[in-house]
Amino acid sequence: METMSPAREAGGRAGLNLIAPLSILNNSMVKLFITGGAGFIGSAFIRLALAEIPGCHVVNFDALTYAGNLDNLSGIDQSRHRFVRGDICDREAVGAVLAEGADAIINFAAESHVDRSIASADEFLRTNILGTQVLLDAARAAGVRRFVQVSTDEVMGSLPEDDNTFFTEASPFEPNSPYSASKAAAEHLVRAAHHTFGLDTVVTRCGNNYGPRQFPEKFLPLMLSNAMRDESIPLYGDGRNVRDWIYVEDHCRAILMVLQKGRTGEAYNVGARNERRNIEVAQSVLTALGKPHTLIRHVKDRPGHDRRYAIDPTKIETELGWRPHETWETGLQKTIQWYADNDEWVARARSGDYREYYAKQYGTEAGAN
Ligand code: NAD
Ligand code: TDX
Repeated sequence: METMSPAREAGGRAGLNLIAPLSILNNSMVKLFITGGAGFIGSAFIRLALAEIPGCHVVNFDALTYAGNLDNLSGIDQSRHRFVRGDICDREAVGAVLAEGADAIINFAAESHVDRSIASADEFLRTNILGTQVLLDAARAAGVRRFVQVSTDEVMGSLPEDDNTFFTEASPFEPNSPYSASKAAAEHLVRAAHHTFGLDTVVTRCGNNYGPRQFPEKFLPLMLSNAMRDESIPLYGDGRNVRDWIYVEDHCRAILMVLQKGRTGEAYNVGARNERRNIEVAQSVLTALGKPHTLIRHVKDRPGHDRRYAIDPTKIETELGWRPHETWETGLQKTIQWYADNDEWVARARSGDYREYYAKQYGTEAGAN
């Protein structure tokens, strides 16, 4: 006799659909509730979903923190996109919008910058942990078919330098920063909602994204926007830390596939097999821009700085047939072109609070060398 997993039993008891009729998520009438859709990756995902699923409708629920920007959604088909300004920690607001119906929730909303989490963790715990729980509860109450949690490779900590180990889905959780600890906690809550209540959940764990519309606090757009203005590039420590880079649209394509075809309760690592040392990334950006490598300025290291991230994406490749479309060279070229063409966007992002953040973080004004 087949034994039932607790989730299956719980799902059965609650009358939930554990084997979700996922074909509905490929359907032209699908309605997606997307949180954090005014940010870097969420806005790229909305563009992709609207393009790939004709007739798909999106509710974009975003608090518009410093990282959220409605300009990131310019040019999309607004008749299939509804923006709602709201906080994912606000049960009432989330519940009211979900009561109008949604087939799936894709949770991008988060405080996402490691350095800010080191300066102060409060907002990370609130949004990333409590906010995720609010969404899970609301998903159950509203009968949402599938919950996608956009997580990160950082929950698995740091790998030894120069060795042949990779993060797999079986790697233990060893988060090292308040940011990654909050994302790990969120994943545990997603797992608990699946196991205890039979909610249909899937998780993606991706590495360092790059591409258009990334807020210039992150390493790659910070380098681009500084170097384009002949300002120095702050490189933490010895600059030999390794990150595994992926073009944002390739990450979004993976999320879409996991939404439509991922196995319930599973996590999928997403990576483009593109490990690079920070110093090499800085040098290739400067070379591509025709700027001198002397713009690199070694600064004090990030406390607890993870040494190496490297993702084994075999599971998503073999189970779902996902492959990145961009190489590092084509992705970087597209990114550089976008920042060159959108200087007004960059200038706006670098104004206001950013100047204060930059001065605190780097001990110098943005714009000063
Ligand atoms: P981002 O900082 O650019 O955008 C985050 C968005 O969430 C913003 O639009 C912000 O306004 C919104 N938000 C923040 N707090 C909110 C709240 N309480 N309620 C509603 N909205 C809120 O982040 P990103 O780089 O686009 O990352 C998106 C997701 O992907 C995050 O969950 C992040 O942990 C994950 N992730 C990012 C990367 C990366 O390299 N950037 C890699 C792997 C995973
Ligand atoms: O000024 C800098 N100088 C520098 O050397 C900054 C901002 C970063 N760095 C280094 C630190 C990292 O080794 O560059 C590397 C990349 O830094 P970030 O862009 O801050 O990214 P990281 O800390 O690796 O985390 C990112 O990837 C995983 C995202 O910000 C997370 O949201 C995601 O989950």
